[in-house]
Amino acid sequence: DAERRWWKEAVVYQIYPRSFKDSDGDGVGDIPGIIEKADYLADLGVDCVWLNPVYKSPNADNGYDIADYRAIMDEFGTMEDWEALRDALHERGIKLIMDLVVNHTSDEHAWFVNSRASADNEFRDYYWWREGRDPSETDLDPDDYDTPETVDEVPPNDWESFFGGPAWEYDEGTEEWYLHLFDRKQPDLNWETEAVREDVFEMMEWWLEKGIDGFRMDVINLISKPEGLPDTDPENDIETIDRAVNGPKVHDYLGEMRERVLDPEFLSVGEMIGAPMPMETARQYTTPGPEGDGLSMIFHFEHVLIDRGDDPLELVEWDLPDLEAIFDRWQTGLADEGWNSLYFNNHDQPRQVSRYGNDGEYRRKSAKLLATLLHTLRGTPYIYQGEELGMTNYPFDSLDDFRDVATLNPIRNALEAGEIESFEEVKDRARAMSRDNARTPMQWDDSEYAGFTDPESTPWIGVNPNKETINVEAERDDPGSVWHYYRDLISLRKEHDVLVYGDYDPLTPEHESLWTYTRTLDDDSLLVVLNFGDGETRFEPPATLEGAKAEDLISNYDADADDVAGVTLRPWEARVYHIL
Ligand code: TEU
Repeated sequence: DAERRWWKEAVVYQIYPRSFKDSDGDGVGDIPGIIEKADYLADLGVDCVWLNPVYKSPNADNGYDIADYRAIMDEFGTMEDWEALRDALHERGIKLIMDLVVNHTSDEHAWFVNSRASADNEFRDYYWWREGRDPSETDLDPDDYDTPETVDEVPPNDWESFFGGPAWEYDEGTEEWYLHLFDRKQPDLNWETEAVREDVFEMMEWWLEKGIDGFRMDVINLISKPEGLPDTDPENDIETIDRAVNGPKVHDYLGEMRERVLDPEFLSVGEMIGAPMPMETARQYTTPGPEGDGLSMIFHFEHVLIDRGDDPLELVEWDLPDLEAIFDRWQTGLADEGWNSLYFNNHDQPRQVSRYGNDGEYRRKSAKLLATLLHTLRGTPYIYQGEELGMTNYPFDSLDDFRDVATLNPIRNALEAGEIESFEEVKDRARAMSRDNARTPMQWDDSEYAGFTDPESTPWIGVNPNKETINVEAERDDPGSVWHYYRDLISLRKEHDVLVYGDYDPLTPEHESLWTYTRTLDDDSLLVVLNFGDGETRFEPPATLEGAKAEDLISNYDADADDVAGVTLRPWEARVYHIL
C-alpha cells in the first residue's frame, strides 16, 4: 500500500487572485478579498489552497513575470495582508501552497536589469545570452526579427516562444540575444549557473519559513536546456517544445532542490508541459528521494492537449476512449510508484463543463459527472475557482474582449502575416480555447458584477452574463446544486479510504460513452459508472459484480439501488456504488 500523506488525502482549491474577489473596488481581485471568503472555502470543505502568483510583477503575463519574489504585487495588497491570509486559512485547517515561477523572471527583476546592463557583470550568466548567427548559415530570415536595420543577423537558434513569435530577443545595449520561452518580458533563468540555483533555493526556504505548506512549480520541466541549444528539426517532428522539456539536468536540479528545501510533508506539484511524457520520466519526478526527484505529484498535459493541434489556433476532434486511455495510462503507470494529480481546469484551460461536458441542457448533470470522475480516480483532485458552480466558458465576441497574451499574440501575428483576414475567422476557436475563459470573475451573486467588485467600478475582464443563474448564492440555496454535490464529494473522500488509496481497474476502456471502473482497497470496493453523453446508455455489470449487494454512495440523479444490476443510464448519469 502507498504511504499515507496528507496531500494524498487532500482536495486542493486553486485561487486566481485577480479574478476571485475585489475588496477595494479597483476592478482587480486582491488578497483581502480572499480573506473575506475564507469561510466559504471552509464550508466547501477543501483542505488546501493553491494561490496563483501574488508577487511583485509588471503583469505582462498576470504575475507569471515576477520582478521580486519576496514582495507582494501592489494591486493585491501587502505582505501583512498575505500573512493575514495565511493565518485565516491555517486557523480553518486549510493549508496553503504558493506558485513557484523559476524557469523565468520578469525583465524588470533586478537580476535581469543587472544582467542586461553589460556583457561582463556577475548577473550576466543568470540568463541565456548568446551572440546572433550569420543568416547565410541558417534558413532564417533577418527580416523576421525585431533588430535595428544595421544588424544583419538571426537568433542563436530557431526556437519559437510558446506565446508566438521568436524565443529570442535582441538587446541593443550589449548586442546579444536573450532566450525567453514565453513572453519577451519573461527571460529564462540559466539554471546551469550555481548562483541561480542557490538564490532560488534560498527564496524557497524563505517562503517555507513563513509557514507555507508547499509549492506548485510553474513549467518546472523547462529548467534544464539541451546542450548547445540545437535548432528544431521539423522533418523529424521535433519542435521547440520537444527541445525544451525534460532537459538533461532537470533531475539533477530537482534532486538538489529536494535535498536542500523539500520535505515529503510539503505538497510539491510540478507543472510539466509537453506531451506525451514517458511514464519512466513521470515516475522519476514523483518517486520519493533519493531514487526519485521527490515531487509529490505533477500536472501532465495529455488530457488537456486532447483537442489541440500543432498550430496554436487549431482545434481537433476527440472521443471518450481517447480521453480514458490517457487517464488509464497514468492511473496504471503511477499505481505503484508516484502519485497522480487530477484536474480538468486551471487558469490556463477553458471551463471543463464547456469542453468535456455539455454547458447547455445538461450543464449541471455533466458538471457533476466530471466532478465525480475527478474525485473518484486515484490521485489528488484540484478544483479551480468557479468549477464548483459549474461555471462555463465566456461568450467572447471581439478581440477587445480578450486580455491574455497567449490568445492575443498568435491572432495578432496571424493577422499581421496575412494568414487570416479578420478575427471572425478564428472567433469560434479562440472562444473555445482561450485561457481567458477561466479568468472571468468568480460569480458570487447575480448583481451587476456578480459580487466580484463594486458596481461603481469596472472589472479588469468581463463578467459572464450567466451570473444571473450561475452564482454562489443561488448554488448554496439549492440542495441539488453543483456546489452541494462538490461538497458531498469532498466529504466522501474523508469517509472512505478506498477513494484515496484504492487500486483503479477500468472495466470498459473501449466504450464510446461509458467510463466505468472499480476502486479496491483490501475488502472495500467501489464501482463507478459514468455515462459521458447526451443520450442513454445501457450498462451491464461484469460477471464478478452481477447481483452484488450495494448501496449508492453518490449520484447526480435519484438512484437507490440495493444491488449491482444492468441499468439504462440517463444523459450524463454518474453513479458510485459501494459494494457491500
Ligand atoms: O503555463 C504553462 C504553459 O505553457 C501553458 O499552460 C500555456 O498556458 C499554454 O501553453 C499557452 O497556450 C504556465 C502558467 O500556468 C501560465 O499561466 C503561464 O503563462 C506560463 O506557465 C508561463 O509562466
